[in-house]
Amino acid sequence: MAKAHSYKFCFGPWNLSEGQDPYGPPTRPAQSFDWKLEQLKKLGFDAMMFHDDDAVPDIDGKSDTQLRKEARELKKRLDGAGIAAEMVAPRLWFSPLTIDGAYTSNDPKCRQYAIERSLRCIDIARYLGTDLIVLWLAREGTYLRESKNGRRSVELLVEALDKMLAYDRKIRLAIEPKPNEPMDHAYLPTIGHALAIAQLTRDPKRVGCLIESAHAMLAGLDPADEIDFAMAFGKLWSLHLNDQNGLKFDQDKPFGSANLRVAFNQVRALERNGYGKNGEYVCFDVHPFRPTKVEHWLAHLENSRRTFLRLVQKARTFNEKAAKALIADRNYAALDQMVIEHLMGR
Ligand code: XLS
Ligand code: MG
Repeated sequence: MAKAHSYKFCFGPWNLSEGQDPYGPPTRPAQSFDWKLEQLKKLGFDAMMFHDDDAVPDIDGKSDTQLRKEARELKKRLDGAGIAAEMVAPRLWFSPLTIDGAYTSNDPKCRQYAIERSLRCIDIARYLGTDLIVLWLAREGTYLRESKNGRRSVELLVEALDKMLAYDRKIRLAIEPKPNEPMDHAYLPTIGHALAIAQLTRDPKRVGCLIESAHAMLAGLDPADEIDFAMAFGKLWSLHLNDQNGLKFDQDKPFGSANLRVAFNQVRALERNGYGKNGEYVCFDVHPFRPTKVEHWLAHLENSRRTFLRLVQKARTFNEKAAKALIADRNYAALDQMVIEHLMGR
């Protein structure tokens, strides 16, 4: 195990969501951004992650001057609260111009919009003092296989990444893969895809990834393996821990809620690779359960961090020597039971 170190924590304003789902309206009253920032501070988290329009609402209707003004004001408020901006992500899935995809839309005007919006997102990141851009490529994929040319789509994705890399020589792009939802099939479903496409760009060193536990599970993968894989390349620049019960809609459950052992193995992978040592944050991309009452609105975040920290202790106190002996003896039944007993505690 790597030498013990402490972790820094982060979440986004969307993680204090109001409970709407495709079948029903919000179950909690709308809250302002300031309230959300206040809660983050109250919980003792270190950073906030942003979509471009979390930072500058109605971004498409605003001039560059206005964008600069609002982003700088936000930076002052964050500084005043002692909160860092971890990353900024272009929300490329809301606009009427991204109905048929953003960078891979069949319409050149729409592709142009997606790129311009991404460059403005980079401006915001710069004003907020972060070099990290997260790309969750929500609509880059197909509902219908014959509607797009997959080879051409890869080329369009590389073109878009190249434009962002050229626009600012300091920013780093972290691709957040997800295999499906909203699309039937996404073009970059796994960390392997994200790191492979990085190699086709003008500056592969500045293209890395973000792993979200639930997204890996939706791809039928073990997020712990995705973590080891990304970190073998030195490319895990951010992390969205949460949980997911099987192949359903994206559930964003509290970390460890569905499968404690899978959560334990993610923490073990983070520990053995020294995640966080270069300033990376542990972010919880979790949502309150829809029935959550207003007075319990923060519990999923507090609980996720608590579970994470308990699992760090579990990882650090796991009897590695005994495990090694069982592995050498190929006694996996005993190893299995040892993990279970360790997680259950005395
Ligand atoms: C959605 C994504 C989103 C990203 C940021 O599934 O997880 O929340 O993390 O755009
Ligand atoms: Mg996420």
